[in-house]
Amino acid sequence: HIGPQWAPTHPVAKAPVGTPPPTVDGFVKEFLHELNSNQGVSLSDSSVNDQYMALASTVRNYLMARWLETERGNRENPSKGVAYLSAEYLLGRQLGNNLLSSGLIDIAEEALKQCGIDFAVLRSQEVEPGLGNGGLGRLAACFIDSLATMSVPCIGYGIRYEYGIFRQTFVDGRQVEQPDSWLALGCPWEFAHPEHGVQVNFGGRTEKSTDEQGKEKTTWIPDWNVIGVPYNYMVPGYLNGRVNTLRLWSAQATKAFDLQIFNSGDYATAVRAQTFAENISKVLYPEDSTPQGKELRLQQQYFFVACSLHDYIHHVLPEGFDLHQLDERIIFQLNDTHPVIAVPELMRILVDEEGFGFEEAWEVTQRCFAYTCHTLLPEALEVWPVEMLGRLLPRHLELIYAINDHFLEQVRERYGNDEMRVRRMSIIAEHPERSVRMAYLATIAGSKVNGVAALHSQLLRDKVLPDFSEFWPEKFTNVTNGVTPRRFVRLANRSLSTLISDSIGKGWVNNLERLRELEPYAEDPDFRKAFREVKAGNKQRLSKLLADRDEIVLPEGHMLDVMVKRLHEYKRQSLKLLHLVTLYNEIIEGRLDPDTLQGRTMVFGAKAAPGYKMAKDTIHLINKVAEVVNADERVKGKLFIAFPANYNVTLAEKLIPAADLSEQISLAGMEASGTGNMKFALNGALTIGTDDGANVEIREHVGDEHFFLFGMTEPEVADLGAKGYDPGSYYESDPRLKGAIDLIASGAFSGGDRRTFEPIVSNLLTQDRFMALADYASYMDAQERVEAYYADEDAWTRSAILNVARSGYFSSDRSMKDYIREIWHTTPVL
Ligand code: GPW
Repeated sequence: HIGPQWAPTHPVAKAPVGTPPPTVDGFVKEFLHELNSNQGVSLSDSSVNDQYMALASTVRNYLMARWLETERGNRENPSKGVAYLSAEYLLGRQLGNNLLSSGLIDIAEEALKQCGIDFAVLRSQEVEPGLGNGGLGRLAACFIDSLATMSVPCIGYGIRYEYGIFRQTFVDGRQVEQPDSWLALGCPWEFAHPEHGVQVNFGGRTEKSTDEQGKEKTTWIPDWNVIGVPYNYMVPGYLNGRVNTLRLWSAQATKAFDLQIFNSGDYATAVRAQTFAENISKVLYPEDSTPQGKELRLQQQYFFVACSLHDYIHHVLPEGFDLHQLDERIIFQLNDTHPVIAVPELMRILVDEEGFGFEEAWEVTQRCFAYTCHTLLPEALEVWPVEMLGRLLPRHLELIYAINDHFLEQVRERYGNDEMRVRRMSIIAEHPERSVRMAYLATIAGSKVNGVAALHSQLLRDKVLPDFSEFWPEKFTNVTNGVTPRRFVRLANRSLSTLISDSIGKGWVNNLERLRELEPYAEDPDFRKAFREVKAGNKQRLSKLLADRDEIVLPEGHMLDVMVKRLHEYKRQSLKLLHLVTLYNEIIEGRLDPDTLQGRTMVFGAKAAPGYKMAKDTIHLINKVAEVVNADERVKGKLFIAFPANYNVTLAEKLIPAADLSEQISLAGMEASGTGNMKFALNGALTIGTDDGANVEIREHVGDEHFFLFGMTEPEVADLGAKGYDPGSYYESDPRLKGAIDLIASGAFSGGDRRTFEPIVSNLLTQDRFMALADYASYMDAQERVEAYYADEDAWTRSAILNVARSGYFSSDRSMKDYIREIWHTTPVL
């Protein structure tokens, strides 16, 4: 329960000096002023983009005094804060959120109306900053929203990619990637500070020397460098007058490159060198959960982390601050292993620049970091070849070795010369090549290590880091993920929000456990009717959007069954496809009477990493199945498949509120948490899901009767794997499954060409690493239960309402409260 200390002090903070009064007239005046003086146009000559920019500036100006005030508070009354280090922030559009946080939504809408402008059109003008891949990046965005709302001092540090996650298009059903030029029309939310550029060094060598006192000293002599330019973004709390900062770094060439031009006389080469430097923040790596070990990615990681530590120590901390006490002021939270190079960087600063002894520096460092792990997949655990790391960051490699020696010494002290254990626990892996295991470095350095759902944290201890959890049992903890109710309920589902607020008041928006008060309303027929109307309205708005955006015409009156997430084999979009193809096949073969079915529309949304062949083939197959099924008169009115391209936060905000059924069907033990699952439950969709990630806790909260559970449990998965898994046996013994797979193999979805989907078919029949075939029968069963339950409108609506009422736990405000209590030990500033 989020107690009163986390509640905002007052609904709307007193307007600090210089803030325009929040009246419609005042807003109109300010908006027109921005249009004239910032965009340089009159209202009658202004483009939609001009109007959007002016509206954004108006909101920004309103928040400005609060931002500056928050900054002043941080300096004058410093208390312990959080520096969230994340290579990804999947922010979504800013305008609506910033209006909501400032309490200006209604005023803005009315003001624009007076200017003859449609607010919705301006909102659609914003290109969302897609500076992340999926769940991990979106989680970071939810967390900084919650920290601001709970009045916890936080700086988010990350990278200002010039190109975020690619824009997905389909050509003949195949994914084609387009660059995401999100900055092309200008970004009104950022503040660049080139004058605060930070130099970041790379390459070169180290030199040992002894000073006058006979003390050993190491100097890093790098051979190239770039400048990191900070761009600040406002992170406003919800109606509490606090505005935290997100600081993203952009890489710029240093003057050294100009000098090279001058000296070499080779202009073209020198300009290429400049491009090289600026490449560092050029593009987000689009691999989700499968790092490719590319040198540029390590450069990105060190780049933003070096900028951030420098910024914190030299610009945020007061001058002369004693770094021995650093942990009293800040905790650096490592969002997965991507920023873990910050550990040797802090050691380098303390030892080489501040003159700390190694032990002394290590003590401080261990108190200043905490590490969140977001996966269990072995291929997702980052490792860097020693050769590469040493070439790019020679001093950091030395420090990693020193940390490793120091740690392995402790291991030997505890276990004697158990060399097997020492080898297992070493930060340096020897095979297949010498490399640095970043998760081990993070675990050794972190004051705490957490997983992101109860099951995941348990498996992290038992399967991924068992030696470490034996060594430091108290270091390991769980913090179950959460999502921000501001964006994903209040903004995304305005009509549900109104219905809730009309019933229980507005307090739920920053105290989500209060949704419990809705429970009795599940028994109220009028409320159920109103709830159904909300869903129907959301579906209608979605229909309109998909018609405009994708030329997809949704059938009316269908159950909306939604699976939106990155395309990955472990998430098992292919299992969903097997369900659809089975239904289709059974109908056309005459074994299933379509009249016994209710209409169901299946919506997919998924991007595949550009180099992930199986994922891209699966996208192709989904599109081809959709083409055939949607055109077949025999299933008309019963089955429809929609796969809008370019699933992103903006589309999620439209899709999730319209969904009836949420598909969370990963193989048990594979999805660390999932956060989409939470967003759906909070918006009144029922879940069909495995016993995986946060599904486990969602089911515990909403109750078994309101959740469609299927599939093997994690221990069953482990047993089956140990026994030897044979997917072919499931195919042979289940005629419906065989029928579906044979239909795909026959070329029915590829114009008769049997080769097109052969890789998918043969993978399922011979590998099926994520055991889709083993869970197929159980999944089909569960879908039949869904079908029957949906026919009972009242029962379904009751369950949907109870899903909303009982999902308050999954607010990211609660997650933050857990981090604060278990890991950070920070206090809110009220
Ligand atoms: F592999 N997650 C993600 F752990 O979105 F690094 N990208 C990633 O690269 C990784 C994890 C990584 C996701 C998890 O898959 C998801 O289960 C979880 O809910 C989310 O991170 C936030 O914790």
